[in-house]
Amino acid sequence: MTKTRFMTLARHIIEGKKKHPEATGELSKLLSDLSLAAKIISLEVNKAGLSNILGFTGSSNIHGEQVKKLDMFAHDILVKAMDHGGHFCALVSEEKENIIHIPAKHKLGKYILFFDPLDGSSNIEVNNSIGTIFSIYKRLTSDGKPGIMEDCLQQGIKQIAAGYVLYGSSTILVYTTGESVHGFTLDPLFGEFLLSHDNIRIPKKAQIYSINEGNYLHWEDGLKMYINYLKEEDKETGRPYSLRYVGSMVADLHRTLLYGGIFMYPSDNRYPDGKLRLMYECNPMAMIVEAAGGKAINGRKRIMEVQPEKLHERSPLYIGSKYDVELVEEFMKGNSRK
Ligand code: AHM
Ligand code: MG
Repeated sequence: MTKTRFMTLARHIIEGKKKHPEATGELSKLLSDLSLAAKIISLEVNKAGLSNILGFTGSSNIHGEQVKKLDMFAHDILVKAMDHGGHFCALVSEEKENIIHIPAKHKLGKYILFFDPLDGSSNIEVNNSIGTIFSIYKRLTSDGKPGIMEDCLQQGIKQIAAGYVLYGSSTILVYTTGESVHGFTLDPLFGEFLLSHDNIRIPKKAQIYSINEGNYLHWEDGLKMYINYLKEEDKETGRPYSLRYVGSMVADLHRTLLYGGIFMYPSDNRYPDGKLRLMYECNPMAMIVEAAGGKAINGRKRIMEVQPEKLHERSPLYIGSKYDVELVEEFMKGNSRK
């Protein structure tokens, strides 16, 4: 039995604090609150396939109560778990257009939380993996008042922590505070997240690309040339690459983090800003991948240096192994390899 099996998420966070005695421990507490929400969402996601058998059909359940869509359920759980700990002055969710303010009866804190409660939710019906993504910033305005737009619209480089929870064949929580990336697998019997992936490093290069290639016709020429290049035969550079695309970003990114390669959601001539959201999809994933030694750009610049202008702003995303992201960047600049 390996030593790491006994490292729970809570203990890992406490050990991390020992290395940084200047830390207040607040981040540790809020990550613990987040992991509780993740456990509840994980249970509900696992029950999703039973909803018809148990009579949870349409919009009401056997008790005649309104059944919430799973993504709204995940949103509510996250708000409930995070709004009363005294850590946050504002929450922002994919499910709500405006900033979610902390109820007046609760203490205000110095952090801002962005989250996508259940990304890839169109995959629920077919039992594919889905995930929760989160990103944490420190407020810019002074303490004691509700967080405002200025606190929320910060560049990704200002994130102090980010992570995701993947509800797959097992549930795994991956997080970083910027120095290193760690993964914890949920033991369903004990209800504990146990360290399973210590200090994850993304391979420098790999032969996997991940993109919705059905949109090929709408891409810019540099990207078309890059994808064509990946499909050519060349032993020295490991081509052709394999294509893997789940269509659920957390699943595609988790594979990319562990196996390497590149995940892309580009802009095209119909959607100039792509599809993914900067603040709770691109930035947190960029922080994780960079902390693991990879790279994340919007096609022209580093994702985490983009100055956001809106809470739900979209951004193209090219993310993964350093070599592979730098190569697509070259092609997009018009420098193809022949
Ligand atoms: P969602 O937030 O509505 O779930 O959309 C985001 C998802 C990502 O998980 C995934 O990478 C992308 O949409 C897939 O989009 P497409 O079906 O256009 O390939
Ligand atoms: Mg999403």
